Amino acid sequence: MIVKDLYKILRRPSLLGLVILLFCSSCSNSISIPNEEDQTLEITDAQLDKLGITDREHLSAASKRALEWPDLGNEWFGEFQVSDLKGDLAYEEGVVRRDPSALIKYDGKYFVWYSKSLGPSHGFGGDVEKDKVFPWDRCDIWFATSEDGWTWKEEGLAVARGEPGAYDDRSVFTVEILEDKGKYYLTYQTVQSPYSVRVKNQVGLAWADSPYGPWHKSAEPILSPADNGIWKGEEQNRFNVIKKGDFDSHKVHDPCLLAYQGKYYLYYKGEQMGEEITFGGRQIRHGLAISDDPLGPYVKSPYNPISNSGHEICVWHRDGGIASLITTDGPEKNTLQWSPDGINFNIRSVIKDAPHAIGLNRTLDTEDPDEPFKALEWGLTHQYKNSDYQYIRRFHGKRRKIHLAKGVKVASH
Ligand code: AAL
Repeated sequence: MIVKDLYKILRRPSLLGLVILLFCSSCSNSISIPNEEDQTLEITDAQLDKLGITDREHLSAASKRALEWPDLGNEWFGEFQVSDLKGDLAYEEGVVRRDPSALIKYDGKYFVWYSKSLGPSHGFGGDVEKDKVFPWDRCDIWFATSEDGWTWKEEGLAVARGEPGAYDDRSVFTVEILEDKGKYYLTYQTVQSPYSVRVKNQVGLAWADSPYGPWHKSAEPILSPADNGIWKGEEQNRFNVIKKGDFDSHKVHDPCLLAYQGKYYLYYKGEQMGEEITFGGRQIRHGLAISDDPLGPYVKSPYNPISNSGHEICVWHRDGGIASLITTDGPEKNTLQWSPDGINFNIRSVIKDAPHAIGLNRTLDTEDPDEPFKALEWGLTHQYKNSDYQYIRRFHGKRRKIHLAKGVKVASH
């Protein structure tokens, strides 16, 4: 029997309020719940039983939040394992291979593109004209193929840095692939020398008729940072600003192109001038730019930013909308999110240990009606061996519905 009861609860005024309520696991009890209006909510016995709440007259702040959670089920909850690759993509001393693209299949083989550079990085303490400042500095884009997704053969260079003076003369890196109507498009980050702390990062594009190339590079970047931030002083300090500007006023990163609703949706990560540390870590958000043609021009969505957290972009088609894995930075890190329109994303699950810089396996049927976790069944990721060297590995993801001790068997679940 459903027993109806009433209690007064302070209702969330906004999505941000909800997010804070839901995901601020480290918030202390002293944090106040946003209150705009008092709202009377009904609580059923079934809700109390499911949540294990002892006394409806004594609801802790945590219990009040739990009672406000949307009913999400566990369809989008899962876990990950990461393993070593074999062949040319196994860890190699002195070589950086990182930020793998999505996987596509051509002539019976998987293809992946990635950032490749050599040697250690020196940071910003020396001569940025000469030094390699980051592992992703002085990179070119290479590609590899594999028959089984485990043993890889490095095929060679796909897209090289530009000639001195070009917008991409210092590094081309963090690449993604789109196969569309028999053509291939690589989108990637670009930096022009010198790679100083305040240097702006842009996005380049290259296209080809075959994944083997040859690749034709766009003469100009297809996406640039917003130009409405104002640095303070001349010192190379990215935190000193007079005005921060838009979420992407410093860098546009991690571009990932999807064909969607007859258009081309370019998802990317923004970094802001004067970036701050929030209660969930670095202030990193994702944006979207849309074009009628894969070659552009791309126009930034007026809804930007479309996430309030995240890092590398990992997006796929799902249920007629777009799903997104949000990792690493911000209050909503380690969540899977979904939007019905590619713009308005909501949380579907909170996961742990999400692999970083995922290269999704685009050959998987991400629209499989029975398996929301299908897109994450396996693919590539990267891992830090140390601060100088990163290498590409393989992840496996699996939906998790039950927590069982070793040896325990249950008839059905
Ligand atoms: C990544 C990406 C971008 C950053 C750096 C290399 O994983 O977010 O590419 O610039 O780290």
